[in-house]
Amino acid sequence: MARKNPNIVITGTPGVGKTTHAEELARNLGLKHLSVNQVVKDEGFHEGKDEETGSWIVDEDKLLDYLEATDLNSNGGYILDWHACDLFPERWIDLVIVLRCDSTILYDRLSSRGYKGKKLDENMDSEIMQVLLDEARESYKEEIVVELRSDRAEDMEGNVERVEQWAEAWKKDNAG
Ligand code: DAT
Repeated sequence: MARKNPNIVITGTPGVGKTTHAEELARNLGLKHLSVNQVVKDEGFHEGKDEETGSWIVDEDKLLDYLEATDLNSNGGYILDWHACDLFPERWIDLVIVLRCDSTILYDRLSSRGYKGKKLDENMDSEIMQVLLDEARESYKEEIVVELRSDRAEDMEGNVERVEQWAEAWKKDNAG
């Protein structure tokens, strides 16, 4: 493995704080924040929206081809931010962060984002049933999957510090 920089996945239910964490970490660590949802939208890697849930029906092959063509695997240094994680090949990924949020807080965040009805219910269920944590644990080695709380600003500060320390250690271990 010749990558000079680590690749980090930040995943979790919508509203847990992926974008906020990814932007802060990208700034502090000099990594590239890749919002997978944004790529799907901008590049049209989807077959429209699911009528009931309002989420994109993603063309995963096209998305993977696109990612494969970046320097993600050769050079690294990406923060991949998405509400799913089982798509990325294991060899690309050094750390998988699963953000978790208290359900009362998440309910408020999603409601103020305009989520309601089935879309709101499904996402609440997904967080309560820890769907993304299980998906991460099934898709990657246990030791690279970290579950972090994202209820409050203090949580985020602690999380960012922790990941910064991890990134420093990774660089030392993978130097030369
Ligand atoms: P996601 O990208 O997972 O959908 P987000 O980063 O857009 O989530 O965050 C959703 C909202 O919640 C946004 O208004 C910021 C706020 N938020 C996220 N994490 C937080 C935290 N740890 N403390 C306080 N507010 C937070």
